[in-house]
Amino acid sequence: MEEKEKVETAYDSSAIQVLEGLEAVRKRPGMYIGTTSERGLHHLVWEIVDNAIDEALAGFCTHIEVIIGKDNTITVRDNGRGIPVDIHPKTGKSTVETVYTVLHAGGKFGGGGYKVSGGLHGVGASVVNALSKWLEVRVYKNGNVYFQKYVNGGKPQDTLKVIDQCSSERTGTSVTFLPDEEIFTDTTVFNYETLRIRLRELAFLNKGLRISLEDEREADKKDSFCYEGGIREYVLMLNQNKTAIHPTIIDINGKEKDISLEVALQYNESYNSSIYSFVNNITTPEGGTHEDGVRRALTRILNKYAVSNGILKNNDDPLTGDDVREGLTMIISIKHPNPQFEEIVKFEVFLIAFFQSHLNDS
Ligand code: TSJ
Repeated sequence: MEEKEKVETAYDSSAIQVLEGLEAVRKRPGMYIGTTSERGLHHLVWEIVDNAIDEALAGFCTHIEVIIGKDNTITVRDNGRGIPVDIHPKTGKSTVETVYTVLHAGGKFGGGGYKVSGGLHGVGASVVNALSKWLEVRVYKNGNVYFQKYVNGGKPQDTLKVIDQCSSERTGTSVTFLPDEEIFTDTTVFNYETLRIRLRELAFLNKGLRISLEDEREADKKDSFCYEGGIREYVLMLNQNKTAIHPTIIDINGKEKDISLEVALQYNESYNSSIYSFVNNITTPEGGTHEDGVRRALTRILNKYAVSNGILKNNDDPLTGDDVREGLTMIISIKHPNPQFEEIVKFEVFLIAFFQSHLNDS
């Protein structure tokens, strides 16, 4: 009897801890998703999609589908390996439940800096769960369909259960959630266009990955994006209504250790520049050192080329950074497993050398 009481107390306290964790998100949602406006509402989708993208980056997922339901629910499905269903050693619960109910430390809007990659631990899923009226997860794995539902800000209705069988070849994860209107007081209505633009961008940034969007609120409203050419096709699209001054898009990419760099660029006849840079698929609007690095490298290389080909004479002023930017459409995409600020600064040195050697070759 005493033994049983002890066990129950231990279970209760751990359960309370978990609830407190998600309660913290509901108390201060801004710390976790920045804002509870329409933008914050859409942020929920990106938190979930990020997890599926990580599975694609790991090489196990080729298709991600996003569906806006009639009732303004969101479903995100992938054909990856499926979130592990075994018992997580730290929590004593299934990994699925752990991903959805244990708050991972460090609100990314509180601490500043970059998001630490979701990687294996589904960062963000628990935040979405906390801010949802209900959330259902289905995992297709081992010929089974596993299911769990959470209600009222992330409270599990039951443990993870097998509810059906499926083909043993089928694997993947499917998540459906209804944002809580008590949290998202401005609006709980998803905007198709907002989702379409960002999902298309994610498809450009992750070449070969198919990303589909469907709106069940309107008949035949759907899009599907897959770009074998990646960011090269992004530049092509950005320049489609402009006159390019060279026919082929310059495309540079490479990998060193775990860091990959892709740059695609093309000049057009306009005076404007469109330069977009991304670290781990996240846009870095102020550019950051990686963008400066690429621009500096490009300036050096074009000056070197101009001098050695007699375009610039010894007495001419060298091209400035602004000269080089004129008419430039460029996408920079870096994928870095641990994108700390210092790492990026060190990375700039490598980046300039890398960019320079590739431009020298071409
Ligand atoms: F996190 C989440 F719940 F938000 C979420 C996760 C949502 C969606 C739509 C997909 C996913 C997700 C997670 N897709 N794929 C995965 N994969 C894993 O979690 C996974 C599977 C297998 C293994 C393994 O080592 O065998 C490891 C991981 C991390």
